[in-house]
Amino acid sequence: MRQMAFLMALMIFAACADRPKDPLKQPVDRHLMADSVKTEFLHAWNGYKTHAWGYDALKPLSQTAHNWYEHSLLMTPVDAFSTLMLMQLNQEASEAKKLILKKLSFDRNMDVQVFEVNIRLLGGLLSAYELDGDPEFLRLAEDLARRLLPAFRSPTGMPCRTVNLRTGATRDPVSNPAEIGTYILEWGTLSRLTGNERYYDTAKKAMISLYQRRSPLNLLGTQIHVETGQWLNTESHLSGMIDSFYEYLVKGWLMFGDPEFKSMWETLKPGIDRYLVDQHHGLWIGRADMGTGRRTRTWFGSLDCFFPATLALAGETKMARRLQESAYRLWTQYGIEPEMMNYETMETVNASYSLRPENLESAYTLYQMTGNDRYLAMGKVFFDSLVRYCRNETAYAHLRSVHTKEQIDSMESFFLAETLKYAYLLFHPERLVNFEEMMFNTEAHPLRIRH
Ligand code: DMJ
Repeated sequence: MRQMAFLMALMIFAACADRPKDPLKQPVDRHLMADSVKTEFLHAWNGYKTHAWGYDALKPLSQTAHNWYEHSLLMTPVDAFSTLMLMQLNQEASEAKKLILKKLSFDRNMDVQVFEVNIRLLGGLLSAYELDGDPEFLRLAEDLARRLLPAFRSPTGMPCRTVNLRTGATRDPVSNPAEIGTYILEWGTLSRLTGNERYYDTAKKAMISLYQRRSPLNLLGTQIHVETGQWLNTESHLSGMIDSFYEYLVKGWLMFGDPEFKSMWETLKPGIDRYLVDQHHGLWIGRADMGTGRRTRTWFGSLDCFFPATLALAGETKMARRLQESAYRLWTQYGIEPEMMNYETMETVNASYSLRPENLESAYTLYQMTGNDRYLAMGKVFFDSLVRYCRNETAYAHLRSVHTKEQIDSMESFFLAETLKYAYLLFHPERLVNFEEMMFNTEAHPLRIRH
């Protein structure tokens, strides 16, 4: 009898030992993890330095460099600068600063994408000024903003997508909510720093103009003509092309204490709750037509994963936590997150992964706001798979497919600006950024809060 009991206990113990441990219940060594993130950041940065110094970006498989436009705008060093500062990589930060102040010029006869240049360069330069204090960063930032301003000269006040940095000529009037309404953090900061309210007012006017074109269901579409204000694609969602408009409503309200942003968020949020939120073994954000509210697709992807962070900042922690569980499922379904997945079938719609930060951003924000170790553990799962699948001998690379894990020849600058910054801040044992004092722009550049 005793022998039987002993044998049974042994069998139960063996079965438990065989079962894979839940990674979300494992303790995380924060010192060790923060050190590893810093080491990996340096690996990617050194790849850029060795093979692409002075160019916009590194191509990590061919070990070559590339520029977005005819001349380099130093996308990678400007985007990486605030991370270098937060990681206290002083030597690297000083080399990057030297390069930026010596080489960066916006006096170019070149058409640029207003949104990308704003979030990466204007955001990067303003943050560099706040962290480093050199007035040259502010001078460059204001010079850039002045050159972007002509984009907003449309009858609606909503900006065109493209502007020529030297001539101010604009093109691409068919835009989207993200590219229309993601300026208030940068331009508001610039107004506070220079005393010129024009920047704040221009960015705010564009947001209000878009908001006024919401549907009676309080939804926004994917594409709108900025000259006529006509919607050209009426599919509503929170993914790419719409995402950061909502993010900047919440952050604009918190950063500048402007009640109009709060009221716009509070009007639009019920539209999300009623028509976009979906329940399918958990909470997801799907897609619907802005006019009828009819469900168009059951898609959720890596860009949607910014929303738990936005919800948490807006004080909707319960919904944020539920949505973050789905974001974690998106990441773990195939070992690393796909660009887009159908949450009804759990099959990929777009299987690529481009080193995106949003899932880590939300885990970090939720950890800061709740102190729950579950988000630390999620961050470890995310970071471990990044190293496992995206690292190579030169730096880090995007994946063609989360199924095959085949790498492709690209490393977006937001990997250094955002993905590794959020990972580092999540694991670092000290609270390096205080949410009461700083707000991240959508490219993870910390900007000081001024009411
Ligand atoms: C970044 O450039 C920004 O976070 C933007 O808001 C969305 N896309 C990328 C990262 O995925």
